[in-house]
Amino acid sequence: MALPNQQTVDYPSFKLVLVGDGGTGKTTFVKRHLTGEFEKKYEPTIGVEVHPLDFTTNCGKIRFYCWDTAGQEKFGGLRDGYYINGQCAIIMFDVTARLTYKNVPIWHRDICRVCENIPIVLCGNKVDVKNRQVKAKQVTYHRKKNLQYYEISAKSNYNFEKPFLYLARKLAGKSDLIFVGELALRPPEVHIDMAEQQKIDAELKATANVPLPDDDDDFIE
Ligand SMILES: Nc1nc2c(ncn2[C@@H]2O[C@H](COP(=O)(O)OP(=O)(O)O)[C@@H](O)[C@H]2O)c(=O)[nH]1
Ligand SMILES: [Mg+2]
Repeated sequence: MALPNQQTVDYPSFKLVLVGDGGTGKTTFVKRHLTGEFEKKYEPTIGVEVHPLDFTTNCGKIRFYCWDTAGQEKFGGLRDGYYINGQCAIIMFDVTARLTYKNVPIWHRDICRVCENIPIVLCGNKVDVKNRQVKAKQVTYHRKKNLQYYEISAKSNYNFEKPFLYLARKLAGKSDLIFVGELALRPPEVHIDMAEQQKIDAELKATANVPLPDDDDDFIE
């Protein structure tokens, strides 16, 4: 959903709600997409900035109206108006700050309260940082709730497209949809150690089949 003062398009477009604790990198992430950044609109009454993020796929163009807060999440939850008519969502946490992962169930609950059964991606951001606090193996929430998980680094553009591709496939109902052409992104500000990240990805794959501990609650004190 676009804002009232925002241009609409004649190809499929979807409202994407971006949530997660303050400081996890949501704004940094959404600003990587250059045309979205150029065409964003601010709505002061809700305190939201909406970035129209376009992607070209083998089935035509798709647009995500990506809703980003003006920082209200630092003072608790977001208003229902932020979630209403949300068609897909990204929950972001920061792999260098454990509390931001512990709060993921709260964000998930808030989305599900307003948006019924929408595709949701969990993103662990800042994987470029050497001394991470949340190890890939410790990330299990998505498996319990049937969400997709990606490790990302907004500052390096690492895996930038992955969450959008997953959501596009779900929304289009086409599991073989792919993105085509070049995407204009802000140049990377940091670089990640690809060899190290490949090890982590392999580890993640391996843990995907390990049974989940049944003792752990959604809400960790
Ligand atoms: N190292 C690193 N820092 C990041 C990354 N993404 C965001 N940050 C930093 O994290 C801080 C909070 O980012 P911001 O986008 O404002 O978070 P928001 O409150 O969730 O919108 C800023 O200082 C960013 O520069 C990342 O991928 N890697
Ligand atoms: Mg922000």
